Amino acid sequence: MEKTRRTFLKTASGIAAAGAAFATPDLVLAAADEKPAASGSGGGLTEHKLPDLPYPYEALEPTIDAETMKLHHDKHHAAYVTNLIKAEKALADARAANDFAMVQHWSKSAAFNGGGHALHSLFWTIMAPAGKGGGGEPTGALLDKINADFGSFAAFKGQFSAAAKAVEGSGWALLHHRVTDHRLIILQAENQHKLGTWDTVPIMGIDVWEHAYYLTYRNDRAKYVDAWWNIVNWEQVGKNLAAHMPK
Ligand code: MN3
Repeated sequence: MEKTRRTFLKTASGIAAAGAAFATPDLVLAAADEKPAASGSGGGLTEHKLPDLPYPYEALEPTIDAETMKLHHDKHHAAYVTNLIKAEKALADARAANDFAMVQHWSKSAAFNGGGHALHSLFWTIMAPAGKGGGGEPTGALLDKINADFGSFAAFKGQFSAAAKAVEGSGWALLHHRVTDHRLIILQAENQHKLGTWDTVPIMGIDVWEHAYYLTYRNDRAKYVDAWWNIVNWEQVGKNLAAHMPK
């Protein structure tokens, strides 16, 4: 799957891909220890795994409470992993049986749950305890890129916050690196997977599903979004950007 996506991105890059500077990115979305299973063991399917949180459940308090983190990681994210595995297995079984009556159902499930697994795997890592890796402002190459593509950090923050607050229903605000021209762009995502442009890779994002904030903030999503900046791990976001920029 990853190879297919890389191939697509390289092809979609057109002129950019023809330039010597273009380098295919190393995807940093999914848990680092996920590897395709060896052929013959489980049909060659990837053994998706729930990654550990990089900090204790209570580490992000008071911005995000420990109970929310425990439920969000142990129940919600875990369910996306379980259901992604289930969907990919069902598609493999359908291929083997040449029975594609349910391909629409399982394809949609693979997109929804695969999106959920990828975005949550990213989400945990781009947060850190306030004042201990979280909060403040970006520096270095990341700040330079934000200034170049959005005008200023304040302008970027304003657009990103507005995007997060305005997501219709459940979804995300995401900062993407666009592979075709190496610009940073902000997109909303509905659910876990809709409204993408497909030539981009998210390097930062905020989950604005109610399960991400309701225990502390109730229905006040805007208050959650405004508080969330205190726990953004800019060092990791900078690393994610660096991983995708031309070497
Ligand atoms: Mn979530």
